[in-house]
Amino acid sequence: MKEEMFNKLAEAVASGNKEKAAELSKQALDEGIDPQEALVNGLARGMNIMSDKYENGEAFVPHLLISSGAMYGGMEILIPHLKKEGSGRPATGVIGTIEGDVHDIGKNLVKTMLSASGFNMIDLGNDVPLEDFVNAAKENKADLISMSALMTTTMVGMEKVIENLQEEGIRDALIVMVGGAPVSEEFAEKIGADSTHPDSMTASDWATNAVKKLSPAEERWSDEKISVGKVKYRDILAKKKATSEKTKDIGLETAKEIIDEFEKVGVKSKEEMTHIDRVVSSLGDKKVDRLPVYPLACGVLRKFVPTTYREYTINPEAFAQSAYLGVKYMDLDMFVGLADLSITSADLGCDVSIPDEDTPASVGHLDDYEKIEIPEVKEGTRIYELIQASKLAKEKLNKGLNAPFVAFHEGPLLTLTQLMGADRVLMDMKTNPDVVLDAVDKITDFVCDISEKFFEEDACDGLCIDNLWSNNVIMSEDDYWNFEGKFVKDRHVPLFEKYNQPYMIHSCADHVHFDTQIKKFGTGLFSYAYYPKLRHKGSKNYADLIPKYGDMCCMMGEVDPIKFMDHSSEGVQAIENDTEELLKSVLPVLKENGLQSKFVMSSGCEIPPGGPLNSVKAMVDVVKKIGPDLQKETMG
Ligand code: B12
Repeated sequence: MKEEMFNKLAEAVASGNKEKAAELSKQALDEGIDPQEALVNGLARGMNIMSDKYENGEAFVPHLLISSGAMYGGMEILIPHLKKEGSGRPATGVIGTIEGDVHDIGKNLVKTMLSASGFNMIDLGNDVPLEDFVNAAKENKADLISMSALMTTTMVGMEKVIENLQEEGIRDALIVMVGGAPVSEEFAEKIGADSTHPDSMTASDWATNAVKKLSPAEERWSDEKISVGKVKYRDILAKKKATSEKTKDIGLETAKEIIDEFEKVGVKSKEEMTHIDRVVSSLGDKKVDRLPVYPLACGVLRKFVPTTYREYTINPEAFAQSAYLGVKYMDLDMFVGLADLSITSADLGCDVSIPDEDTPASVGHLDDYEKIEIPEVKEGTRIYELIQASKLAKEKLNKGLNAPFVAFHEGPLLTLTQLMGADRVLMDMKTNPDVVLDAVDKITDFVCDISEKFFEEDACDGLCIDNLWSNNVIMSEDDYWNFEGKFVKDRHVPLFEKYNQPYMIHSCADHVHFDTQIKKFGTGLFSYAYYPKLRHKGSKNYADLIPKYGDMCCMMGEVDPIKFMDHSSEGVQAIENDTEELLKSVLPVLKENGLQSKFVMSSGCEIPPGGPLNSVKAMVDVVKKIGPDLQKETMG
């Protein structure tokens, strides 16, 4: 009987049926089943089944979100009836995504799995100020802090939280777990975290065992222990502070050095081709003196002006000047005008927070799809400002440096998720598909109007679209096709054809749906990231992609964007080595496939706006130095 009920509960969660999960939970209580058992063997097992399926590529994020809703539906019924055990309370965890970082899909999954394991989770949300982690931990005498970071720039915040815990003497009162795609075991160890895990299920299994080994909360959180904790970490913290004061600025200082060097030497190498000829030739697979190089340095180039990120993204002059000076001093072959990913959603009614020194984020999502109103692309809209800024940048780059300007804006589904919240849209795709389809339909009109305006106003040499969600980390190829792909193919791509422009895509995700993105759209330039660790899941590199798509599409990648953040001499050396290795391996593969130049040496994703400049420069310098000889040797 009990087993049958557990199976039914698990099934209700796995199939995402919230009403059923709640109804069965009530029934389980009526039948006298222990609520703890119903939670662990029923609801949580259903969530584990889905989590396993996700890891094996049989389920996607929308399914997980719906199952998690069903699980919480059942938990609401069971939790008030849980017997108080041991210390008299369930283990308490504080969870959030670190300050400056809005990525919260993974964090939400970790929260779900920890809740399924019986944790009482205090969710601080995303972009969480560092002190909030410490305050919430203190207020709740927490057993665990779980921090997520999806960007190399925000990862450092986790170390600061741990330092704050040490300073307050409470580091040893709880367990600290850190995670998110860029977080490695070495990093976790280095910053003094207790562990990290690649997925939410192993994370919650580990945490469940780890809290069992903790001494009672009253002991860990006693004044005495806190005083001992303060003394214990005092020396360690003082030493750390002394070394960090010696590290020089990773942007402004180097920008100044690069400018000084340029002014002294002038243009260092007189190359055979101009930037624009090299890029256009590569897109068309013509003979080139060397492959073009453009580590995706966008907002980070503002450090040459210097100006804030805020100015870069809202002030056309600052944007154009950043592009111009960046391309000039770094000798880049092009510039991609990525300002921020919330421009289109801002024009549709979403609020945006624009920090001075970091990437803007959309906040205050709309509560109702019906409130989406499509504006005209005209003065007063943020996108119109970007078009004007792009126009200015294009003129400067073309005239002053013979370099091409590629404009950039968000695709329909990215615009919608920024506007309504990613979790919400991904869930509604399953529970309310018609409403989502209507919204995508409307937004496609807006996206087409924007692209048309870029072309009409001659504001770019090429236009790159961010079709972010086309990947197996988030959704199946079929769902992508239904909820964005077919709109792009039928309405957006023809517009590029009308203006005789190649369709260009940037996707920094792993496990990309390459067939849809390249073959179905007839894409001319595809900028992608490669994750060697995720090769078994579908991350692809030049050796996979050139033979398959090289004849139709110019690929652009794939030196690891994460590595660019290390601006130490070893870090710079690693970028030089990786660049050299990539260039030496790409050229023979191009040749074997009857091609001579259809590849752009790049970083696979944007160098974050707070990133360093010396690693970017290192990549460009290597391509300039060894590119021409290698090109001749290989292609003749
Ligand atoms: C979706 C996405 C977005 C969405 C986020 C929507 C949302 N609400 O979350 C949007 C469009 C908003 C976005 C914005 C940006 N993004 Co983004 N984004 C992604 C993308 C494609 C997928 C992330 C994701 O959701 N993965 C799926 C989830 C399930 O996986 P996960 O988060 O890794 O979580 C799993 C594990 O890591 C683990 N885990 C997670 N947390 C924790 C915690 C603990 C304690 C443990 C143990 C485990 C754990 O368990 C989870 C489930 O199994 C990644 C690419 C990538 N490969 O990661 C880029 C990526 C994170 N983004 C990137 C960038 C650059 C940006 C922007 C700066 C772009 C821009 N110029 O505006 C902005 C940043 C805005 C900001 N201030 O934060 C870069 C960061 C690069 C870098 N050098 O650091 C990435 C890595 C792309 C890349 N290849 O370079 N992005």
